[in-house]
Amino acid sequence: MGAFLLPPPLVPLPSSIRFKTPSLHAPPCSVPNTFVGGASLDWSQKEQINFSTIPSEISASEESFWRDLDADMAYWTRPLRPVQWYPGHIAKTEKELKNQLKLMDVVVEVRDARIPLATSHPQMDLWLGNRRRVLVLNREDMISTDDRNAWATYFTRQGIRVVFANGKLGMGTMKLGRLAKSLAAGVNVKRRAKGLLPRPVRAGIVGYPNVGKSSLINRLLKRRMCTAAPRPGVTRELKWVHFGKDLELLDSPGILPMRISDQAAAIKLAICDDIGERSYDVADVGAILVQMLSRLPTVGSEGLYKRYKIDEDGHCGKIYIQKLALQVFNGDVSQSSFRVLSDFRKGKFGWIALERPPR
Ligand SMILES: Nc1nc2c(ncn2[C@@H]2O[C@H](COP(=O)(O)OP(=O)(O)OP(=O)(O)O)[C@@H](O)[C@H]2O)c(=O)[nH]1
Ligand SMILES: [Mg+2]
Repeated sequence: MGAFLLPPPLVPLPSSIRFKTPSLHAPPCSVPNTFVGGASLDWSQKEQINFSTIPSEISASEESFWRDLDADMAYWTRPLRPVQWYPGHIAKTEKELKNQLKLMDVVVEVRDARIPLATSHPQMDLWLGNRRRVLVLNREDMISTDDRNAWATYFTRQGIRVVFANGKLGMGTMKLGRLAKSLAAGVNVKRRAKGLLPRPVRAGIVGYPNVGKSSLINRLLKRRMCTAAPRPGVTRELKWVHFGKDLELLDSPGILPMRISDQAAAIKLAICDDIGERSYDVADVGAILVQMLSRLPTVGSEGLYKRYKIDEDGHCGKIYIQKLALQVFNGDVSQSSFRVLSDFRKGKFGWIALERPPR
């Protein structure tokens, strides 16, 4: 816990007392905390869904759990100030990228494995058309094996080539390099037929901010050719780099749609640090994260209690953030909210995806 001062450990209450179902008379919560996602599971039912024992095939109860959670997320985010982030460098990149895409033999679309749907650009299909592409789910170390299996099954079923990668340590990058080259091999077959000399294959690396694009390139090259850092908006310009004699890679700044229509997805971007922090209210985002964590069977109220020694009763994230602020941060809700966010990002609640594929 570092400098995080906690009160003396409390004697844990029996779970029947701590896991209260939401009360109609719960204290006012400015981030709505009621469940709208259909028939919500009660805690005893949730404890029966142990995701770690679920095979890659998505069970009906698991699927309905995630569908309900998505509906709740949409409800919780509705009253909040919309999260939008479209700084000048993204607008410029979008224009340049559309032109550069015409030069690419293959496009590598990188998404955050914790939120593969929220980091999917709504216009990407339109821009790429029939261009050969590879989907990379990066940050594979930040999700569970079950999350990974579920997403692998989902994309493979759709005939989408998916590579799970770790841009920090390099896992998956060699496979990615090989795949990109093999997909674009036809380019040089055509050139030879025309009597032209072969040329390096051109692969564009595109995706949302902070998903690990530059790190993947550095890992592939085994050199720090592109600046990478743990915040969104680090790469500001398009940059071509060579990988040996036969592959050229384009690193690009992370792009987001001008207007994010799905605000639940926007909050997930904020939780995962994939959007500029000026675009959102950290206290609101922290409160929603608490509400999400309290519902996830692998965390739940118990997981929150274990970390902060604060009961999560009433399912109001805002109140939880306030309690944590009073206990540790002199009442500063931004700091307590940031603590929960950074604990989640560091895997202190376990490595978990915030999305599961629809059936
Ligand atoms: N744990 C983990 N961290 C990663 C992984 N890939 C990248 N990172 C870290 O995530 C941070 C962001 O990586 P970048 O490569 O700068 O991300 P980017 O997509 O280029 O970001 P922008 O240039 O801002 O769009 C860095 O601190 C990386 O070390 C991964 O697979 N797992
Ligand atoms: Mg970058």
